[in-house]
Amino acid sequence: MKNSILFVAVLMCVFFLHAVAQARDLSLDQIPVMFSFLDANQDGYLEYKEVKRVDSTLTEKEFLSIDKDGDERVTLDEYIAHLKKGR
Ligand SMILES: [Ca+2]
Ligand SMILES: [Ca+2]
Repeated sequence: MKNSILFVAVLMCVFFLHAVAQARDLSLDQIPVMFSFLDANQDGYLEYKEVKRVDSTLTEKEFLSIDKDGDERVTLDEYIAHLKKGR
């Protein structure tokens, strides 16, 4: 029971951070924290299904536009580049 409450709390936190990131208000030192939250299996890469879990509106096309080198996973550098883009 405790675990599921914690999971919901973490998920809400992730959702909030992601919304802030989308609003392009996230400061640079918060991005790695956000990235780490999104990286469910902690392998240092974001896969489409990991981001989709938090942001259900994300399409595969949008995800692949973040993935600059086309390896179908997003590194921290690619993620930062994406967040900085529309500033
Ligand atoms: Ca991952
Ligand atoms: Ca990539």
